[in-house]
Formats: sequence, C-alpha cells, structure tokens
Amino acid sequence: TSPDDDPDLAIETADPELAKPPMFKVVLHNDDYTPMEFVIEVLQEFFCMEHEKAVQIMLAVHTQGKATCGIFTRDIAETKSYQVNEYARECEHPLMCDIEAAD
Ligand code: TYC
Repeated sequence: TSPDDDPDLAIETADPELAKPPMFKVVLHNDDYTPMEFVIEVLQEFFCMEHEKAVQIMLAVHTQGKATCGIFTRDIAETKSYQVNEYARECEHPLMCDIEAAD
C-alpha cells in the first residue's frame, strides 16, 4: 500500500510529529448503589454533557453494565477516570470508572 492510497499510512510514514496519538475510551461501570442523579451530575461536570445526554449515558450504563463517556488521549483519559473515581470515593459512592484502548 502506498501512502497515497491510505491517508492514515501517509500520516504515519510522512512525519512522526503528525502521527495520530492512540486514543482511550473512558468507561463508566454500573453498580447497585450509586444514585442515578449522582451519575448524571458526574457526566455533566466531568464530561461537559448536557443533562439530556448525561441521562442517556447513565441509562446505557444502568441497562448494559457499562458505557463510554468520551474518547481522549491517554493522559486526558487517565485524568478524567481518576477524577471521577476520587469524587465518587469522597462522596462515598461505589461508582467506578476506567479506561480502555479505543482501537
Ligand atoms: N444502577 C444504579 C442505580 O440503580 C445507577 C447507576 C448508573 C450506577 C450508572 C452507576 O455508572 C452507573 N441506582
């Protein structure tokens, strides 16, 4: 494959400075105790979501066990996840957040 056929390959081969960084999903996990309103507040505050979007993601976690809150570079994803876990711990809720490679 030539870089001309594949824009991604062109980016990787042309100049490492322009390579796309690996991306990571911030994933929120369900539990039986964290109040729904708390999860909605977390999604609005830490992920800048509108209330409607936050409700939608919270319900996806509640019904499917987990859901992605956002996709970021590794540093940002780790920081978001850490901040959510710390805030949940301070508020004595068992809410858990972690990160997964996006591709
Ligand atoms: N399952 C929780 C309840 O019924 C709500 C909840 C949603 C908890 C999302 C965690 O990430 C979560 N109160």
